[in-house]
Amino acid sequence: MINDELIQEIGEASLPEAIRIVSGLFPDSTVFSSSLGQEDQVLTDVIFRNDMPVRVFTLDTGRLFGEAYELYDRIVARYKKPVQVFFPDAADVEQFVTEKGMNSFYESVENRKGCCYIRKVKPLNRALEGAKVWITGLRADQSANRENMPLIEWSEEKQLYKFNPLINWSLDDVLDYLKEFNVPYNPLHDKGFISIGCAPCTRAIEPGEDARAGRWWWESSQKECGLHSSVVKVAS
Ligand code: ADX
Ligand code: SF4
Repeated sequence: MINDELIQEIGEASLPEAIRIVSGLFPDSTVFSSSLGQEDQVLTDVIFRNDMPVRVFTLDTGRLFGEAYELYDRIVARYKKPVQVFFPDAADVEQFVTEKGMNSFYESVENRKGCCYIRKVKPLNRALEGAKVWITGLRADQSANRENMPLIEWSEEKQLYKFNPLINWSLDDVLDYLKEFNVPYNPLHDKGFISIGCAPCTRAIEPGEDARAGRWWWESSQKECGLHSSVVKVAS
């Protein structure tokens, strides 16, 4: 059980200590979902270099950038540890694209959410089976939706603790870490891509644009895919 006192202790700890404390409480059931984005590369580095008892996985939607697939291989070569890959259900994708077309997400929010559900949300639920702690790379200043996300929260729906160890990190903190520890990252980050998701749904942003402006840019709001929208209450 993670109580307020422990949450305070975790909040005051360094990043490796914080992950060590939490994964030590649930050594066989702590998982980390990596999108292979820059925040997640910080966490991958901490987890793998310190041999933390954390299962690392990524959701391969089938529509990622080539650079993301190349990075995946670089990560495995560098750390020599497994990053478990979860694919969408083949029958789901076959039916969806046969009925709606390859790029139907541009046509309606409903189609876009349907695609995200099949390619991300359902595989995430499968990846989280048996987990008691789900570590993410969410940061509060990424978007208004994330501003009030806590360090640790209990998900009634998923019946696990969601742990966001970078919640109070700035983008500069992330970049400094990657540089200091020479961590591999997606080269698209150096080309104006701050937040990277699927290739057809992500574009580079201009200076001064919102960090998530390049995600589903043709939609006016709702810059979330559903992975993080159905949470929860603060753990107590
Ligand atoms: S998203 O909801 O818009 O797609 P974002 O790309 O900001 O999320 O990433 C936030 C966190 O969600 C990541 O730090 C990671 O924990 C998780 N995440 C997002 N996409 C993936 C993915 N393809 N595979 C695994 N985890 C992911
Ligand atoms: Fe589909 Fe785009 Fe969502 Fe990826 S981000 S799952 S391609 S709608």
